[in-house]
This record gives sequence, structure tokens and C-alpha cells, in this order.
Amino acid sequence: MNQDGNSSKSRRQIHKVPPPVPPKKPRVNNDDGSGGSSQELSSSESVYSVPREKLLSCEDLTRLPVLYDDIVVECVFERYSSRQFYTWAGPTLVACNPCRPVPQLYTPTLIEHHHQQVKNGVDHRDAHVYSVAGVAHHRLTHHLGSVNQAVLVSGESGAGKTESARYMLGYLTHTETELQQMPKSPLRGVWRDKQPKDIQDKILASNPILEAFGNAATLRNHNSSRFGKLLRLQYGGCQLRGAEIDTYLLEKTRVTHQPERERNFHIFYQVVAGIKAGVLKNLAIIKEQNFAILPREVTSSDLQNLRVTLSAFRLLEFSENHQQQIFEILAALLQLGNISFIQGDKGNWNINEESVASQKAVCGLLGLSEDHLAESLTIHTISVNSAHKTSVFHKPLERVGQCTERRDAMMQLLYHRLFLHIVHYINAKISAHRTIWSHFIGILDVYGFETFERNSLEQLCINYANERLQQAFMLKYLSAEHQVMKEEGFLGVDIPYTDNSNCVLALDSKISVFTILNEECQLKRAVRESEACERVCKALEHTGMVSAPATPGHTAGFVIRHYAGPVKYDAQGLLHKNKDEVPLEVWGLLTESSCSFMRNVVENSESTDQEKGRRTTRKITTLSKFKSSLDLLMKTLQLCDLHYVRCIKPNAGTVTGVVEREYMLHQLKACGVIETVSISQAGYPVRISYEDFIMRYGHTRAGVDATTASIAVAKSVLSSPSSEEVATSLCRFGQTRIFLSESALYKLEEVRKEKHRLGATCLQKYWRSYK
Ligand code: AOV
Ligand code: MG
Repeated sequence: MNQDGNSSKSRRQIHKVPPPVPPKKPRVNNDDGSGGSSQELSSSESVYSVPREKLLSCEDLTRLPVLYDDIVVECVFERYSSRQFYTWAGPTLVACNPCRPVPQLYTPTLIEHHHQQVKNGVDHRDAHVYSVAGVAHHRLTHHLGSVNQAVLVSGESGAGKTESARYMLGYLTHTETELQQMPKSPLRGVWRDKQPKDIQDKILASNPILEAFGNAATLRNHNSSRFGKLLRLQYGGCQLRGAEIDTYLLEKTRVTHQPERERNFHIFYQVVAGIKAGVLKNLAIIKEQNFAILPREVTSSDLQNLRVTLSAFRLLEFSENHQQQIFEILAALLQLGNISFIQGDKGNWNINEESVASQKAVCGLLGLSEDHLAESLTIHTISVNSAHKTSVFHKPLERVGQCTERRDAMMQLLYHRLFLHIVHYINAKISAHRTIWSHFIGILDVYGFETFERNSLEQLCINYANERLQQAFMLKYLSAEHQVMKEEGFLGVDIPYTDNSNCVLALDSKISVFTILNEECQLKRAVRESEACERVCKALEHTGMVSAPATPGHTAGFVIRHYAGPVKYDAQGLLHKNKDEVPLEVWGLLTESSCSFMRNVVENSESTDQEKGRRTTRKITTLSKFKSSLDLLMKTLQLCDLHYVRCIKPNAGTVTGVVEREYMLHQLKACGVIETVSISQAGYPVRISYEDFIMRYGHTRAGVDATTASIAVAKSVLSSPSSEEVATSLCRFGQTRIFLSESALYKLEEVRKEKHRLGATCLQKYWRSYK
């Protein structure tokens, strides 16, 4: 019963005609936000049939009259130029980074405005990140859909994921406050907490702490998240009861190695700023000291941010003593980075005289003996098991690289464990007891797709995570949508979309990049990274997803064809990082510390045997750990209604005022927005069977089947006075189900409420009068 075959056909035909190619030059947007210079905008002639005013007023890309790629991007572009940073693509929100503060976009009045829009089920909700949070909240509190909700925020580095997540959290906690001011409902009474405001403040305070410890200035983003995060807001009834934070893959190598022109984690600069200003004391650091692990200057904003971190610590009930202990570990890390080595008479390595002061400071701060520290960093301990006893031999390390590797392993271990300790402590303060919450709204903010000049294991993991999320998006949204439409006989056509499952398979299936790199790490022999990469290329070339780098030789590695573009991964360091071994000697040193806080931080319960320095037969690699945590995340997401925010950067450098159209189009394509637009133009968020429809909105009559009865009811409620037919924008009748737009649903619900009010006896009369 396809009532609309024609219009869908014509839409597709439009798709097949190649559009005129728009000019490729980047455009400069005027800073006054007036929409760029008018001469430049005249190039919108390439948009032939869609006038600029129409593009500007188009809040939803799926409602564009013509669906050429360049018109979609033109629309986003024009809106951006006139400071309309948000646009819908069906249910997905496209959020463009304004690259400048726009406080007027995030006011309590606007929160209230969007809250009302969601509550009233208005037809066209204004495009805003508040609206996404609003819908998630509304579905959760009204038990529509699968109840648990998750908002997936994605986009390249610097596109605005963390900011979007922050604004959504702002919305959800604000709305909560509003609710609390409402008169007590019976349900709310049951769940009422003593101090709900307190829990909100605590959840909000977790942000600055995690950003201080987990974010750093990179070339692409001055506040780049170097870890992934899922924040789950726990709800009991309608009330926010607590929250829990999961973190993924902190980029701990940054503690010891910072890419050129990038910084270490913010917190280190905050510590130094704090010592200089006398805010932090007794950390065995003198004000003039310089640190090897801190490239780039400490700035005045580091001191301001330290104050924010400190007040967040207080809000989350980190005691003064606890804070001091945390800062002591950070100070010890700064000093450890200054320890260098010098060769002795017998070819052995010792701690350099120049760094003896740092050595002393580290030992004082961490409760270690100076000799033991020096030994652990420069001497290899070999234990040999014979029939009766275990003999231990000591052998000085031969190369200075081995000593610095030890030192770096120790620093990375300590920092990573400190980070986990802080997350754990925060969770203990903000999470609600399982008995008082039933559902959650998750906000997922993971690092965006990354491609640098040199890419290593970190990028491999990050890009893999993005592939998995992209796949979930494709599977859950695009292909499902496509399938449904086809089954219901609306489109009867294939809309091609980029399926990235081959790439995911090449990365993580039985014979894949991951398994080969993991196998190489199990081998007893010395690491041969370039050979491992060659193996990867040979074994996977046939997939078309993996290839050898174009210029072999010194640039060993492999190239992966990701959905967002090809990325070359360097062989160097790949297996070493994947093995992620903590040398036995370092483990022995730390666990024998006289500082119980440090011991607790290091020996947390999640450590594997291997991490505890014990010998195990099978090594657990970084890749396998990361894959398991992602599998778990995907499982969690499967139980949720998913909402998508796609963040887009106007230019690669996140520079204010520069808009590169081609670059935007690339992102819109890579994250599936272009495809979403073509598929979801049909935009019917609600699809229910005729049986369910008639049960809910009508009444069964003898001799009339559910389909006929449903169509009659739908027509009576939804058709305009002048016509018998229902507008296809409101509703379509499929083979098995009825497809409703949001406004149609709203109208039907209104009538249903009325029906209940009037009572079943008046029903007949009611329907007649409605006609
Ligand atoms: P990311 O989270 O997507 O990158 P951020 O959310 O940190 O990116 O945004 C990068 C910068 O862009 C911010 O520090 C702001 O200066 C600016 N920005 C982003 N969104 C907005 C907004 N809505 N209004 C004003 N300015 C904004 V990364 O974490 O690097 O992948 O690892
Ligand atoms: Mg971020």
C-alpha cells in the first residue's frame, strides 16, 4: 500500500544527476557574524535552485528541497556564516564549532525554552544540543522507547565533543533543579534525596578534575581530551540520583613523551603554577626549577585553572591530606622526568650527579630508598629457578635507553594509576546505590578520529574506537532504516552507504591487525617491529583495507583505510606499547614504598598479574584490553535509545573565522550525515503495527480489519479540513506498519487523552464530530 512511490522516486532521481561542482576555495567568515563578505557569497549561484534565505531558514537538512551533497554542505555553511551553529539532519544533530565563545547560546532561558519545546512535543524543535539532551531526558522520564538513553558525541579532534557534552550535562542538571522546585508528586516523594542539589554540584565538579588530569594542549585543540569518557547519569523515577564515569585508554605516554609543540597534561602546569604562586607547598620543588617533561611555558590561566581544580577537589570531599598526597605524586613525577643517567667506569649506568637532587626529592615524596631507586632503574634482576631454590642474579643494564625506558615505564604506571584512583574516588562520591536508581542517560565523549604525520598505537586504538562507533551508527540507524523502508515498500531502491564493517574486521577479527600484533607480543624473542608490520600487510592485503606504506624502507609500518581516510601507522614503538610491560624491578620498588597512599594507588584491584610484575604465560596486551573495554561499551549502548551529535569543525586548525567548505563536506560525509539526510528525509520516528495502532488510538469493529480501521482513524485525525487525504509528511501507510512523524504522534496522543476523558461511550460521536 505504497501511497507515495512517486515522490520517493523523484527524490532519488535527483540524487543520480551529478551536481555542478561548487568552487573549492575556502571562505573567510566575517568576524561580525554577518555571514561573510557579500561578494564571496555570490558564489552561492552554484546552489542554483535553492536561494540563500531558504538555506538559512532550513533547520533540518532532511527538509532541503534538493539533496545534492554540495547543497547540504552549502546549507551548513550558510547557517554557520550567520551564526546558526546547529542544524538537524533528521534526528541527528550537526553541531558546528563556533571557534569563539557564544554565551548567548547557552543561557538558562534557552534551557527553559528547549525544555518546553520537548515537553509540548512541538513539531519542529529548534536545532540545539539542549534539544538532544531534552529528548533523551523526556524519553527516559516518560518511559518511551528502551528507557536507557545514550547520546553519542562524535567528531574530529577539536570539533567540540567535550563542549557539547558539557552543555548537555548543564541542561540535564538545570532541568533537574527545575523539577525539584515543582510540587512533590507521589513518585518523586519516594525517591527524594536529602540533598539533590549536592549531587548535581558534585557531578559537575568531576569535569574540571578529569580535564586537568586527562586533557592537554595539542596542535589541534588547546584542551584536547586524552581519554575517552562515558558519563552515566543515574535516574530513579524521574529524579537524578547520581552518576558513574567510565574512562577509556588514557594516553599515558604523554607523561613522558610530548609530540612537538604540544603540552603535557594540564595538571602538571597547574602544579608548577601553584608552587610559583605559593598556593601549593611542601612538594620538594623550588620555584626556579625547570622540568624536562614540561615543554612550553606555564601560563597565568594554569594558575586560574588550578584554583578551579582545587575547589572541585573540595566539593568532591578530597581531604586536604588526600590532595597533598596527590600533589606529592605529581611533584615526584616532575622530578623523575629530570633524572638522567651517566656511564660509570665499568660500562654500567648510574644516575647522573646533576640529577641527584631530583632523585632525593623523588625518594622523599614517594617514600623510597635512594639506593633502591637507582638500582631499579639501572640493574636487571634475573631469577633462576632450580630444583631446590631460586637464585637471583643482578646484571647492570647495558644501554642508557634501557634505563630511561625503566624510568618512563615507572612514570607512566604511576600517572595512569593516579588517574584511575581519582576516577574511582569520584565515582564513590557521585554514584547512587543500585537500589535507588533504575535507568540512565549516558553521554559518550570519545576522542575523535586522528591522523598525524606519525601515528602509533594510541591512534590505532582511537581510530578503531571510532570505527566501532561508526559501525554502530551505520548498523543501528542507516542500514536498519534502509531495510525498513524497503520492506514497507516506500523507496524500493538502494541508497548506497559507506559500510565500514570490512575495516572493523581487518582490525579485530580472527586474522587481523590486532591478532597479529598480539601474537608478536607473545613471542619470547626480541621485538622486531618492522617485521611484524610486514606480516600485517602480507596477511591482510587481500582485504583491501590494509596496505604497505608507499615508501618502504625506513618508514616501516602499515596503512589502514579508515572510513574517514587512510592512516599510516609507524612500526616504531608499536609492539613495545602493545606489550605495555612494567619491569619487575619497578614493581618491586613501588610496592616496597613506605608511603601507603602511593602503594594503594599503584596496587589497585584492577591490576592484572602481569601488571603486578608477575610472570604470566599469556601477556595481556594494550590492544586486547582496549578491545574488551570497547566490547563492553558497545554492549551497554545496545541497551539504549541512541541519540547522535555530530560535531563539525569549520577548519582543520580550529581557527576563528575561517570556514573551509571542502573540509566540512569531508566530515559530513565521514560521519554519515550526508547519508542520514537522504534516508531520513522520510523522517518518521514512530512506526507501529496496525494492530497496535488501532488498540491505542481507535477501536476494533467486527468485520473491519486492523489496517482498514487504522487508516480510517489516521485519516480522520490527521487529514486537513480541505482534503480527505493525509499529508505524507505526517504519516505513511506501509505494508505492515504505520509510519508517523512526531507531530502526527502528538496529535494522536492529544485525541487519545481526550478519548479517555470523554469515556468510551461518547467515542462514536467523537470520531464523527472530528470528521
Ligand atoms: P573535542 O572534544 O571534540 O576535541 P572540544 O569540545 O574540546 O573538542 O572543543 C575544542 C574547542 O573549540 C574548545 O576548547 C572551544 O574553544 C571551542 N568550542 C567547541 N565547541 C564550542 C561551542 N559550542 N561554543 C564555543 N566554543 C566551542 V578532542 O577532545 O581534541 O577529540 O581529543
Ligand atoms: Mg574532547
